[in-house]
Amino acid sequence: MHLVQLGKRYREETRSVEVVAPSNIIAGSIVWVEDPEVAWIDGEVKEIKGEKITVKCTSGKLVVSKTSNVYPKDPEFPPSGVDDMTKLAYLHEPGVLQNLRCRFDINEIYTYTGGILIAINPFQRLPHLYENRVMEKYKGANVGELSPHPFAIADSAYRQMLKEQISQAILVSGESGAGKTESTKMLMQYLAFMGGRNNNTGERSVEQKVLESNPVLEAFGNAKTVRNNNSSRFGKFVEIQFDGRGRISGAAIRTYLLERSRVCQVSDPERNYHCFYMLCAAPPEDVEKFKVGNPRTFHYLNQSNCFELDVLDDSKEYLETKRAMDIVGINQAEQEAIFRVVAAILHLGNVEFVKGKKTDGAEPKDDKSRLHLKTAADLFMCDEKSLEDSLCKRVIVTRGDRITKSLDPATAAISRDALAKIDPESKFLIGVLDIYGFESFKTNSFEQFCINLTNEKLQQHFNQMEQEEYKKEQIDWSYIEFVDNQDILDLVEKTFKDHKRFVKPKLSRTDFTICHYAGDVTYQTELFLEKNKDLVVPEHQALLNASKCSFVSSLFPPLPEETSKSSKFSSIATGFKQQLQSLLETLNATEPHYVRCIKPNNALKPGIFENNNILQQLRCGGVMEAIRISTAGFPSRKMFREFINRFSILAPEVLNGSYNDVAASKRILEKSNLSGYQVGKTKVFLRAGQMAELDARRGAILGVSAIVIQRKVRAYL
Ligand code: AOV
Ligand code: MG
Repeated sequence: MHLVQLGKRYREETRSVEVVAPSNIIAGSIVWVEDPEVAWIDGEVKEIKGEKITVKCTSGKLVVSKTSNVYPKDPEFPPSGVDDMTKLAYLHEPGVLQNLRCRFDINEIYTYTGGILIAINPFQRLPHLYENRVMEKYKGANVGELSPHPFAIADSAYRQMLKEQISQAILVSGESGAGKTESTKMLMQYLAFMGGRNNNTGERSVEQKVLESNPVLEAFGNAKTVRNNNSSRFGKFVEIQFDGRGRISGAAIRTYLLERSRVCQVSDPERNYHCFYMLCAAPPEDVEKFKVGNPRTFHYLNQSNCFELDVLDDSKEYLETKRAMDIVGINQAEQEAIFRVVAAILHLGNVEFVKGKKTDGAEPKDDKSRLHLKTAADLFMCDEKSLEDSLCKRVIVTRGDRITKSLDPATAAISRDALAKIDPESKFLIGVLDIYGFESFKTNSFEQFCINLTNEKLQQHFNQMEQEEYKKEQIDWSYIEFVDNQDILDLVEKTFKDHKRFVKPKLSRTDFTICHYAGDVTYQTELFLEKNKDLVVPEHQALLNASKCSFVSSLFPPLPEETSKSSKFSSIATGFKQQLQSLLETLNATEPHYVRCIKPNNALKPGIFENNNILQQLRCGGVMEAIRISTAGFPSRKMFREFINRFSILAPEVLNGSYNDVAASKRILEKSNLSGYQVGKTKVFLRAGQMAELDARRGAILGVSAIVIQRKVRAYL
């Protein structure tokens, strides 16, 4: 009975979310009121005068607020919160925040919002959450039966794939440092666990390779930034392929747009890619072999004062990375070649140039520079003179050009080689997408532009998928207001000027602002054109193609005839756009699942829950939007059969054979006196709280019958 009441209150509440303060607030009501510091503070209503409410806050403060900014606080809010936001009695921003907070305080970092998993970064290891026996538990359990968890999302994707015979995708989003990569690893761990086969052949299994691809990719594609000590500077889509029986048959990793500029430019207190520091911290024999040493001696590393990280032991990571490379299938010779390229980049960075004495060109500044050049040539296994020529003979020589190019193929090759062969038996796949989150810094350049465009696209995909589901089921969704961001995509992809989302700051000629769904971002365009060039200098390509090391040479295949004469220009943006397009095509062919990661504080420390910061992410990451869609729409959906199995007890006559599935479902709903639900073609769509209401009724009947049975049993004894 209690639950039924909650359900009713809740239903009324959802209609007024974010629009008007509910009319049931009176003097003495316990409410939430806006507060500049903690976002929302609770207190008691003292007085209501027209549009103004006076609230005595629990902090002791008296606040006068507009009625529309005051929300009722649930007096019966369970102390440990609810595991699904849609179970909240009052679904509004302060309620959502309170729920996340009290769960976070007891290390319950996962919470559902309908089908979406919200994950708050604990910034501390919680190993008990991810043990094998936990995976065992989630195997086959229904979502909602156990605590919210990435394993539950992975499990449901896996089951859905087998049952509906379609590919699935799990999209992990959130801002930098929110925990996307860590969540992705857990999803992969679970999928490997479910789809793994026992092999006693001693050969590495596909799932082992898939899991070990992570440390390899992170060594070459992650770096310490101000926002995250282990920030992914590339996006990845991991495809795990399964055969018809749900066993892993292959895997592939697609990577997106590595931040190349970092190789040559690092700002304090960030770091370059981990691999450079690892190599410098390698065992002595390797340090000697690769001619590296103290990272402080390399220009590409000493532009920043950050060399070591508390959380990462570079020498241990070096060995770990090599071990992972072994497992992934990168052989010793290839590993050596890769690290030779890494070392060569460091030495190249130390070559300084001066204007040549004899010619117009440049030449190495001094003997030290010459020595670094020679070392680089040795490591590349290419001719020293040719290397010098290729660097000095062109009129414009920037350090950046060629060097930025060289790491990229190396990482590309690693991810390419990390791909296990695609097995012809593969039927479906589960893809896990881990990209860079929405970024807005003091200065935002081309990288942020691409990153934010990606997020914009994915947000639109999310909106579209929700609408699709309603359309497919022929549900009336016209009253649900989606924030459609197609216009931003049009703005970026087609038009630019005279667009309402495009703002030109008055004081700057080179800046422009885009009003993204997640907030306004002002971009500085100075380096846009430069960064957008995907310049391959043919001389460099030819030089490295001639390397005596077959691995290095294979990284730089000969250029086709027509491009070898002049620098080949292609735009990074165009390539990236195509990649994104193809990603979206893949996603469109899959059933989506969502994990939204939240970063609770910018100190990257455990136990700190910053209200305003978190709210901002909930809004930007589309979580508030998702909650709104869920409640405006139908957060609970059940296939007819499942629905009838669960609730026929509420209308037992539906089992007498004269009802088909639709009629039976309708009958159950009618008898329950619910309103606002919809019956689709294959599923029942329930408004928020209605499932709880039905469950409560069912529970009541079952409870009664249990008592009746107990009495009967007792009577017998
Ligand atoms: P990101 O992928 O979302 O950022 P990460 O997954 O790298 O963020 O998480 C950042 C750091 O938070 C990790 O290195 C861990 O220290 C910690 N962390 C995250 N999730 C957990 C967890 N479930 N348990 C324990 N610690 C965690 V970026 O790649 O920067 O957008 O581009
Ligand atoms: Mg990451």
